[in-house]
Amino acid sequence: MTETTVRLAFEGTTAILTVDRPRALNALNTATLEQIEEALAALAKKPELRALIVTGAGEKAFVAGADIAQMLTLTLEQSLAFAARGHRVFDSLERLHCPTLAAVNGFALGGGCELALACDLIYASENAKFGLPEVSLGIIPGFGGTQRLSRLVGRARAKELIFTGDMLDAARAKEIGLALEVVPAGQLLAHCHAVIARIAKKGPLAVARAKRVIAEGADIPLAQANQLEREAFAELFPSADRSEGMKAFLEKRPAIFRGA
Ligand code: CO8
Repeated sequence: MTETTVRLAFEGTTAILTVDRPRALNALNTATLEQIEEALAALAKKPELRALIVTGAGEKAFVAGADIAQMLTLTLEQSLAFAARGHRVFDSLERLHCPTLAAVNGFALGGGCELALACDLIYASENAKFGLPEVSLGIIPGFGGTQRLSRLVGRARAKELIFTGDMLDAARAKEIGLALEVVPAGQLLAHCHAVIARIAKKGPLAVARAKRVIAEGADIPLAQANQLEREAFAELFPSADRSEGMKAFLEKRPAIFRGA
């Protein structure tokens, strides 16, 4: 029977996905990737979902990478299939309709760092460690790290991290723009929930549309990206939430958004 290594829990309209494979520091094997994929497919069918937190079980690791023991004997074809699966799962995480937060509670190495990079916002505990150490194993990042890290922190910094395989502590990860904030370990989830509470007061359709436009505009020419922004901006105007948000401002009261 397949071991359960991914837990999905809900707190109101927030989902919490925990990678829970402590004997391998939550490393991602095929079964774990499959379970993340299933969880994301279920979440994608919940339009009422306002946020997802991704984290690792225990105090030591977020996710210490792809499973090195499993990768040891992969052939060229199998390694391509494994990388393709990782890409598919992380792409679907990136495309989830609501904001996603990585609560990095320890080692986020290789595929673990790439998992965090597929989230919208990365928050780190003081003991978190980030890195793409794949070159130490004679490979390169294979779950999107070469591309997403470069886009987030710039190509030169990404090259330095990928060529050296260096590990960064949380403070340094914040300094280079990889982690947004560093908080004491015991407060990491509470910090994520507090950010989500701030977002939840806003219009959910607008937040989701902003997320989509930022993602879709990232890799196309500016003029085209701005066109996407104009269209998305206008599409929100017929919504009840847009009318409520503007009326509430003029009436000097908090808006009551219904996601419609
Ligand atoms: N895979 C499998 N097992 C792991 C992994 C991993 N990534 N990381 C840790 N473990 C296991 C260890 O083997 C050990 O098992 P055991 O107790 O049976 O010996 C257990 O977890 C505890 O680990 P350590 O004893 O090593 O703990 P330490 O505190 O001494 O060290 C470290 C912690 C620094 C995190 C260390 O475990 C480490 O360096 N881990 C590997 C990190 C790494 O290199 N990650 C990148 C992997 S490659 C990758 O992610 C590629 C992604 C794209 C793949 C595309 C495929 C085609």
